[in-house]
Amino acid sequence: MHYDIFCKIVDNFGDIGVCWRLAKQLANAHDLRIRLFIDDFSVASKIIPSLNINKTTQFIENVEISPWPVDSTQPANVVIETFACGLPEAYLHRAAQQKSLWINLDYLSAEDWVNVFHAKPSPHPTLPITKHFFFPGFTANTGGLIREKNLLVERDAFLASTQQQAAFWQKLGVQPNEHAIKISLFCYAQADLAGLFSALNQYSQPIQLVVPENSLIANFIANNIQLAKNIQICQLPFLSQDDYDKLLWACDLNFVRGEDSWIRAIWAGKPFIWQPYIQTENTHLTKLEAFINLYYKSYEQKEMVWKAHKHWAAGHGFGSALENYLKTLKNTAAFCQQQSMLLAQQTDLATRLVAFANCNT
Ligand code: TRH
Repeated sequence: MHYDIFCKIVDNFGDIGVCWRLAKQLANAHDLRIRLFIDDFSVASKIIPSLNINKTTQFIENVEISPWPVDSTQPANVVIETFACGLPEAYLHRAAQQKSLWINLDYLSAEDWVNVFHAKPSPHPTLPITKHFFFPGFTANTGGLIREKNLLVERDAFLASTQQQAAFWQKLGVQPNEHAIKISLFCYAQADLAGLFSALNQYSQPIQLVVPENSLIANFIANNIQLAKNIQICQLPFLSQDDYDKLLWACDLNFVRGEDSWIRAIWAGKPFIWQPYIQTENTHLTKLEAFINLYYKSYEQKEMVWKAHKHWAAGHGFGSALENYLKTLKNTAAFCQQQSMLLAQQTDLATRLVAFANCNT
């Protein structure tokens, strides 16, 4: 089977982050022939460092990577449009002629409606081709969560090895302080950084705040360095996806955002605070609440976790919410660890996608 994946980089790194992860899994764990079409090589090279932005077609990790196709490209048997990015008109016509299976991989959400809409067909108004909506999700009735086969085994081996961890911190140029709480920070512009710093300054233990490249946070730190009394700030370059995973595993609390870092934080099994991508009419808050209700359903501190997330997403009032959150960090750590194991018992997204494609071709 041949699969084509279309990636349009709208902003930031989530679109290419998800597409690259999926492409590698389909090619290497499912032995499929994968072409990944990317519209912006220059942004993509942040996530795929070996991508040569001066070349067109190239093979990396068994994935054929190309710019978006021009007229003569022959569509694959399975065509994956991601995040409703659309397909080139001529390509879609040919896909219809040769009866390719057309799937739109959508955004992750924990909202109930995902269970109903997942895998539903939507016939094209004029062409003889049907688009199938494939929704990632947290339940058996959805497309599942993207996860590499050995991810949790690798995570646990890393966490069991002081050597691996020491080598990792050394590679990052960070001197780990064994008495400190380690926190990674990846967030959007509306984040209440002043509230964050104020709560961390009052914490009973020293803090190591690890910040992968982010000009916004760097500016805030440069202008507010006097706020960081109890906090040692470690600013890093943008990490590879593998090293970013290790950072999430190695920290005691992770601030994540958008789509892909959120899922990685879930697999890290460590406490995390997720900041959803801002949407009109506050739909991101509905999405946030649905996630908290589902993921923390059986956690007695659910309300406190919700408040921390709500204030972080809203961009104000985060300081006191974080102070409360930190009081039960140990319990939250145990809960998140357990949740990662539970969710990993479910079939991963790539496997569900391949099963869906096989049933429909
Ligand atoms: O970058 P994001 O905000 O991406 C997106 C986009 O905004 C997109 O348009 C929107 O639709 C989507 O969110 C919801 O956040 P995300 O999804 O977490 O993607 C970040 C990617 O970058 C993820 O694959 C992890 C990776 N990453 C690294 O590889 N190294 C790093 O140092 C960091 C901080 C992240």
